[in-house]
Amino acid sequence: MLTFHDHRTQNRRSTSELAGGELIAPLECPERVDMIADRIREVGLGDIRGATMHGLEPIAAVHDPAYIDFIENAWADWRAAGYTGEAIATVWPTRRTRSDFVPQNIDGKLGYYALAAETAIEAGTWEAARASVDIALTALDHVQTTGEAAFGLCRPPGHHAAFDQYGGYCFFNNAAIAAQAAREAGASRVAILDVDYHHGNGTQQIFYDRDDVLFVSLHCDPVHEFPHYLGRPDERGAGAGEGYNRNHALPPGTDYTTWVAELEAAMSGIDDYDPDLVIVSLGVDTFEGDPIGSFKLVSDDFTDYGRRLAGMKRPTLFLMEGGYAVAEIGINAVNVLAGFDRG
Ligand code: SP5
Ligand code: ZN
Repeated sequence: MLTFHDHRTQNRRSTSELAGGELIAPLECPERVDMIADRIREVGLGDIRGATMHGLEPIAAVHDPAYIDFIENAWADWRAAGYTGEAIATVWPTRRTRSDFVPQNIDGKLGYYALAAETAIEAGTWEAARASVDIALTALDHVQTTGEAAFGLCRPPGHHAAFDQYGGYCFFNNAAIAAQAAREAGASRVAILDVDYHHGNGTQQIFYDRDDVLFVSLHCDPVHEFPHYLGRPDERGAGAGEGYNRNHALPPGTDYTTWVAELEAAMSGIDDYDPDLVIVSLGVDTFEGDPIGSFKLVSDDFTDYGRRLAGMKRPTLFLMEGGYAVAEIGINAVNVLAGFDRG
């Protein structure tokens, strides 16, 4: 399988993540992609190719143009306000306050556009988030021109990013942008299968009222876990999208036997939908050693489910999402892809 990547993703070098009341070194770090790229070369998965620029239009097909402008200018606005640390939201428009206008002040803007405070914006964020989208769209181009599967080694991840909100380490929703681009290029139906440990709240929100993009997610029950406010099984879509959003919420500590039974159910739903393209939001934070996940998958389990994904026999685009056990992230992510290739 071919991998697509762009070194501009490494321009995001945030030094602060708000966790447990402290600023820690961010879990979503540049070394994550180094480890995955090293493993790809070590096992000979296939070539790693560069990304081509796809411009802002495909991003604006999914995100609010004013939000895109905000991400572009947030760092400069923050610096212009005289701040020396990284840009972190501290105040929000919440219940019973107005949320119908965007403040001009940068602190007000950050809270307006942030859905979580753990994620800081810094000098390289805009460029890296753009590169991550270009990677996803270049990998999509390959799937569409050859019919072969491809891997977009995206960073920062995307599935928490909503129409006009960032957070959960995500800025632009790479999977949603790719799904929309595939639709515009002629695919009738696209399925997004999100196997990250966390619910893909952003992807769900973007397609919630649509039946042309099916969103299916396996994740830790948000009653116990980030993103906390979305991802329960009774969220099934709205209007024309009713029935086209499927949340498989699993308890903390879920092991592979339970997880893979749920994956089989999810895949059977995708088969019934008969999509022209499957986009896999590939988070490997389901690994037993993940510092913020509680699931119990071991490295061989990733190979096993990669093989099962190949059984869907659909054009498949893998896009990297989460996974924070840096020492094993390459093994686990590449096991899925190699399992798929062998499947
Ligand atoms: C893409 C992705 O995987 N984003 C995840 C963002 C999660 N951010 C909040 C993390 C909160 C961790 N709390 C776990 C406590 C462990 N003791
Ligand atoms: Zn995750």
